[in-house]
Amino acid sequence: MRIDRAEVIVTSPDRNFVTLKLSTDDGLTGLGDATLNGRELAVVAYLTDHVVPLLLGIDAHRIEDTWQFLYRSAYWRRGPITMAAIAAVDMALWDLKGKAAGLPVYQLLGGASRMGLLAYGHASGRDTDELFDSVRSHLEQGYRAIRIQTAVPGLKSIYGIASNSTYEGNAGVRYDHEPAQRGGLPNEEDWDTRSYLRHVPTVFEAVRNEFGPELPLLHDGHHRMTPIQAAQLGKSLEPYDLFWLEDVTPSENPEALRLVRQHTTTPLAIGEVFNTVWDYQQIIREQLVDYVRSAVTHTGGITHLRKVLDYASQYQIKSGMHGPTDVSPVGMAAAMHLGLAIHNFGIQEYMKHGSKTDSVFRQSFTWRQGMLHPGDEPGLGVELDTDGAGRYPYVQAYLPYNRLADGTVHDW
Ligand code: KDG
Ligand code: MG
Repeated sequence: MRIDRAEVIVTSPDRNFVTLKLSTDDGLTGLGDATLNGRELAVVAYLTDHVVPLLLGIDAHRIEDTWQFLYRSAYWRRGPITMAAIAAVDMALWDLKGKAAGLPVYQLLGGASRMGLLAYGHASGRDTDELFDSVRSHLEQGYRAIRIQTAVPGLKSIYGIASNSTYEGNAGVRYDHEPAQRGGLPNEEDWDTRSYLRHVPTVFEAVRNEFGPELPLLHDGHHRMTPIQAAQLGKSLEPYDLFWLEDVTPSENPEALRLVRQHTTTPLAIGEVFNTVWDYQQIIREQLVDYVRSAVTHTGGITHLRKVLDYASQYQIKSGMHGPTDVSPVGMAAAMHLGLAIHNFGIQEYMKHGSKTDSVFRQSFTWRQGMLHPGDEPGLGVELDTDGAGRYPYVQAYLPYNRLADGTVHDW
C-alpha cells in the first residue's frame, strides 16, 4: 500500500476547509483535515511545498514511522502549522489503514469503550430571553450538555454570541456558529473583564433557575483573564455546578492555572490552541485541569493526541476534544473514533456544520439522543466530493480581535 498521489484540496462551502487526500497504488484513498482557522493557506503551503514530496512512494501502513519522520526531519518542531500538516497526514493514514482492513478506525484503536459520545452544543444570546430560546432549541435538537455564552451589558460584541456581520457579502449573517469573518478584515470586538465577572454568575443563576440542576452546563472564558480574575470567576460559579470552565487564562502560561486551582473547585478545561504533549506536560503532571481540549486536527493527528490522552489518563484527566465548525467533518470523524476508543473520554464539542459542508463531505456518523457515533464504515467514514468542493473556492477569512475601552489590544 504505497502512496502514489497526494492532493491538498481547499474548499469553502460554508467556511474554509483544507483537506489532504492520499491515494495508494492499490486504489484506496484516505482523507486528513488540516484546517487552521484564519491561517489556512499557511498549512496549504507547508503541505504542498514541503510534505507532499516526502510522501510519494512511502508505505501507507507505517503510521508511527511516518509521524516521527515528518516531525523529526523538519528540525523546526511543534506549532500549529506544522502540527496541523502532520495531523492531516496521520488522519489520512489511519483512514487508509481502516479501509485496507475493512474496519472503522475505532476498531483499530482498540474497539469501542462506550456506546456513544456525550456531546455539547453552543447556546448563546444577547439577553436572557434569547439565551433561554437558544438553550431550548439545543434541547430540542437532542443536546444533553450545553455551553452558555451571553452578551455583557456595555459591550457591543464579544466571543461566542449571536451577532450579525456587517461585512459586504456576509452582511446580516449570525456568527455564533462561526467567528471567522469571510471576505473582510478582522472584526474588532470589545472587552471589559470587570463587567464580565459581575455579569456571568447572574446568567448561570438564571439558567439554573429556568432549566434545573441536572443539565450539564459549560462556559468558555476564551483566554481573557488574569489568574486572580479567573480564580474569582471559578469561585463565583461554584454554586451553579459547571461541567467545566474553559480557557480562563492565556494558554501560553501553564503556571497561571496553579493559582486558579488553589481557589476554586470549578472543573477547568484547556488546550484548543495546544499542539503537542509537551504543551500539556506541566498541566497534566500537576493536575491543573480536568479536561484536555485539543482537536485531533491541531495536535498532530490521532497518533499524537492519543499519547496526550493516555498521559492524561494517569491523572484522571479526561478528553474534551475541540469541535467547532472550523474542525472539518474529517477532523470531527477522527475525534469521534478516538473518543469512542479511549477509556478517559469526557465529552465531545459538537457544532453542526452547514448544509453546503454536509453536501461536500459525505459522512457516516450518527447523532442520537445527545450522543455521537462515528459509524461503522471502514476508515474514518468520510468521503469528499471533489467536484462539489471545486464549486466553493477559498474565501479569505479572519478571526476577530479584542480592544479594551482605552484602545489596548486584549486577548480574543
Ligand atoms: O477557530 C477558533 C475557534 O475554533 C474557537 O474560538 C472556538 O473557543 C472555541 C471553542 O471552544 O469552540
Ligand atoms: Mg474554546
